Amino acid sequence: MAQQPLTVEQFLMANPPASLGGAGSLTALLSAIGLVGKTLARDLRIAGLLNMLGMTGETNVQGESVKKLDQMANETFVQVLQRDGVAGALASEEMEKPVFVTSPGRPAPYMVLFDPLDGSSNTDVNMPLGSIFSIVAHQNPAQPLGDNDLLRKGTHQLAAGYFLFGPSTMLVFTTGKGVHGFTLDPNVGEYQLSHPTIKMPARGKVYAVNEGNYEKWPEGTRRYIDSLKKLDKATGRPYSSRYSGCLVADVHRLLLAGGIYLYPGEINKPEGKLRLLYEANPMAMVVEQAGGSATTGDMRILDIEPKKLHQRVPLIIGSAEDVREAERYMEGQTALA
Ligand code: FDP
Repeated sequence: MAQQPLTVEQFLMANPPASLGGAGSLTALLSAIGLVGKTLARDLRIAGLLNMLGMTGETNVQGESVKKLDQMANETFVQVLQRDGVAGALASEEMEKPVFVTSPGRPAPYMVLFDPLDGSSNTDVNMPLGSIFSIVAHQNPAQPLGDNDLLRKGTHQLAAGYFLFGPSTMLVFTTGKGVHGFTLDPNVGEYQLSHPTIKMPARGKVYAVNEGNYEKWPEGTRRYIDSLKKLDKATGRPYSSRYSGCLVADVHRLLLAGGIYLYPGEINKPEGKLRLLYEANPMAMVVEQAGGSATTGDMRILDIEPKKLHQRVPLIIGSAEDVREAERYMEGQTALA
């Protein structure tokens, strides 16, 4: 009989992450996050039958219209992590302020920052969606948590990962010891290890960017994208363009097959669109752990000192050589021009 693949819990038992507040507490938290993903996968599969598509009529802290599924996903994260996890603070794209969880007598050494549903424009058209999470430690567990405790540099993340809700549901995460991908077997109700130790190719042949924004970009960004379309066998050009509108889905493709994703700064919006603490940082940790890179164009994402919870950053992420080349264009140096 073929050997059964490891579940997340079996995998973590065999490869224990450094846990705070007692053996296995990070495993317990990742397990609770796994439950969030299973619940979301179930609900997303039949959202069109549950009157869960469309808008709530509200606007979130980013000034964006809230979709019913954004709200449902946020509530699922908060409910599950408040009850089961060992998280003392939860922060999300959908909540202006963090939620602090107090469980007397129980250590809550972690803080979880998440984008509950990534790729919102895909919700109503049955296209891929994701969720992204970042786990950091409460620096001083003897003190009550406050808003500023959540502002930790990406290098301080203890674990990070995402769910991809596509034809299969996948959980991909790192605890700082490589990146591992699990596929949810809905019949068994478990994530099973399907992609151990993912290694990202050093260079790819795919770029993912919303090219409708071309005229809004600074010149270096425009020249870099132009360069990818040139015919040049030696450098694998032209690259293929693949953009799904879901950061998780686009980066997942690159993680397995190589290439580059960009949500760059714009002339009139240099900070870009994506959020540092719960989008760029966790995706950067995953990608770096798989051998790739993530930058703003000027600096490594994981080295950014955050100033506010919902801070935005330009994000250029993917295969190390592709990202390095993009940086050269963005710095105004033109290796290939
Ligand atoms: P969305 O706002 O639809 O949730 O998280 C931000 C994000 O999606 C990314 O997933 C995606 O890559 C990008 O924004 C899409 O933005 P554009 O529609 O501007 O291309």
